[in-house]
Amino acid sequence: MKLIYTDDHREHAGAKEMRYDQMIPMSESPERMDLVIQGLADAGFQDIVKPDVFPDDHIHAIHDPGFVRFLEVAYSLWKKEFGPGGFATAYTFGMRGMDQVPNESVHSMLSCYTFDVCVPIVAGTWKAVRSAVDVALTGSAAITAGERAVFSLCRPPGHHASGDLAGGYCYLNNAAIAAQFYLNAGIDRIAILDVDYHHGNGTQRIFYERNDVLYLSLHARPEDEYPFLMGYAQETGACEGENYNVNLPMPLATGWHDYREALQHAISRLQAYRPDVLIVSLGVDTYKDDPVGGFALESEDYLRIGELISLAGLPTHFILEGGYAMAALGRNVGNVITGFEK
Ligand code: SP5
Ligand code: ZN
Repeated sequence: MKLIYTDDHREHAGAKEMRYDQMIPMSESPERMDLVIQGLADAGFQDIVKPDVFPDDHIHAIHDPGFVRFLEVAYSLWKKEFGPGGFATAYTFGMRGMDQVPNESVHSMLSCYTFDVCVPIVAGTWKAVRSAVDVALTGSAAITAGERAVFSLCRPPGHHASGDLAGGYCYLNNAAIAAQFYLNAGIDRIAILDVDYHHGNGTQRIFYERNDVLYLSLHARPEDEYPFLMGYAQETGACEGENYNVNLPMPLATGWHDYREALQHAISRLQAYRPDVLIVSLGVDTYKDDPVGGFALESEDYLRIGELISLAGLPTHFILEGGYAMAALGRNVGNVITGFEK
């Protein structure tokens, strides 16, 4: 399987994140990517292809232009006030009864265009975010040209980002941008299977009222876990999108037995829909030792995840999302691809 990758993510680094009452080094680090690439190489996958550069139109098909502009300029505006080093982050958030009109103040933009404290913006953030889109779209172009499966090694991840909101380590929604690329290329039926531990609130919101993209997500219950506000089973889509959103929330400490059942259910929904292309938002933060997650999957279970996904028999575009257990990250991702290719 072709792996799409560039080093352009590397300088999106060095920020801290808030973990309840503490500031800790950001879990979503460049080293993650080194481990993923090593794990894939150990599993025999090392056909690395550099991304092509795609025009901004693909981004604007999903994201608000003012929001995209904000991501591009936020750090330089922040630096004028605070000097170099450090990272731009919001202090307040636009909410009920509070104006959400972004102006030229970087603080206003941060308040309007981010929804949590997990999207620090450093000097290298925009380059990484923009390149991750090219990594995703290069994968889409390969699938469109007839490839059976590809893996876009996107960093930062994307599934928490919606049209005009960044959050949860995500800035632009790589999977959603890829999905729209397929639709624009005349491939009419697209499904996104999101197996990251967290609900992909951004992807859900982007396609919630649409019937051209089926979104299926397996994740920790919103009662217990980030993003807390979305991901309930009752969220099934709206308007034309009714029944095109499938949430399968699971309790903390979920292990393989229950996870497999949910995954099989998702795959039967998928097969009933008969998409032309399957996008997999691939997070492995469902692993038992993941510092951000709270499920209990073992490394071997990722072989079965890959295998079950391959049984759908669809052209499959893997896009990397989360996974933070450094000691097992490479192996777990490698196992998904090994299981898929078996
Ligand atoms: C792409 C992705 O995986 N983003 C995840 C962002 C989650 N950030 C908030 C973490 C909330 C703290 N949960 C701690 C659980 C400890 N077991
Ligand atoms: Zn996650």
